[in-house]
Amino acid sequence: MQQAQQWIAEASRIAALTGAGISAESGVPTFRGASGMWKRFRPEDLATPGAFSRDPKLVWEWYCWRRGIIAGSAPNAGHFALAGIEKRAAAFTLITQNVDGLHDRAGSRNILKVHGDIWDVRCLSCGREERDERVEFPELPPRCGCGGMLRPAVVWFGEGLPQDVWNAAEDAVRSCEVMLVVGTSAVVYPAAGLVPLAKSAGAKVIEINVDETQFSSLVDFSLRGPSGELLPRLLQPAAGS
Ligand code: BJW
Ligand code: ZN
Repeated sequence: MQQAQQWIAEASRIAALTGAGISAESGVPTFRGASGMWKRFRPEDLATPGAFSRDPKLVWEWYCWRRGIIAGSAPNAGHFALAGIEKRAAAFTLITQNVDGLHDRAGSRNILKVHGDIWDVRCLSCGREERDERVEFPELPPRCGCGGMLRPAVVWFGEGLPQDVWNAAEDAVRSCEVMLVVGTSAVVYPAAGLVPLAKSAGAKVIEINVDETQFSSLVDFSLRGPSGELLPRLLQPAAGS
């Protein structure tokens, strides 16, 4: 832990990649693992453009259920620790695969949401995108003012990531000296590819996860345990700073 703390203290450019595990201690379900959502639901029924065109009501019911859980949750110590290091580091970029908005609520500002935001909706007819924080809608699927069908503005399997956000994420990873990889199974691409990219660009990579991942043996330091406990310890301000 001390070695990792020293890398962080000496780095002027830090990046972090977070996944569903960082929100697990806030009560937001993860996708994979023993209690993950993909044990109960099939991704091809809920998280693909094909699923939405076949049954938009079913997909929206799943998103409304998740919106309800997220609305009733709060950021945990892991989210707050990352918001804290952003204030102290010379340059800090937070890349998240999460759509739950808990990093924003913890106070992080420089956030790249590579899979979108569950609170944003996009019209399939006019393309308008807006924030909509309702948990219940008078009808499902909800409609835009133009009459078109609204969809969650998130990235489903088979869809490209927002190009400008993705470019900024790759830039941050290529130029960082330390990268934190927190609470992600690192199986979904292209986001997972940011971990080997950081390594090949020369960054020290620190993984924080309750379990091993395919990158555990590649990274420079693996912290095994809940991020809500480990991140505050890893990122605690050095004495006198
Ligand atoms: C804790 C903890 C605690 C628990 N503390 N840790 C290359 C190879 C193979 C396949 C592909 C490839 N490139 C692309 C693909 C296809 C596909 C893909 O990756 N498939 C793989 C699954 C095989 N990728 C795509 O389709 C992507 N698009 C794409 O590639 O487009 C190409 C294209 C270009 C141009 C035009 C068209 C297309 C898009 C991927 C979108 C993923 N979408 C989802 C849903 C988002 C919206 C929503 O939330 O509703 O994103 S799926 C889901 O997985 C969600 C997550 O962001 C993502 C990653 O999951 P994450 O965050 O890692 O969570 P978990 O649950 O998997 O893991 C939790 C971890 O936390 C575990 O490790 C636990 O141990 C740990 N943990 N508690 C610390 N307290
Ligand atoms: Zn519209």
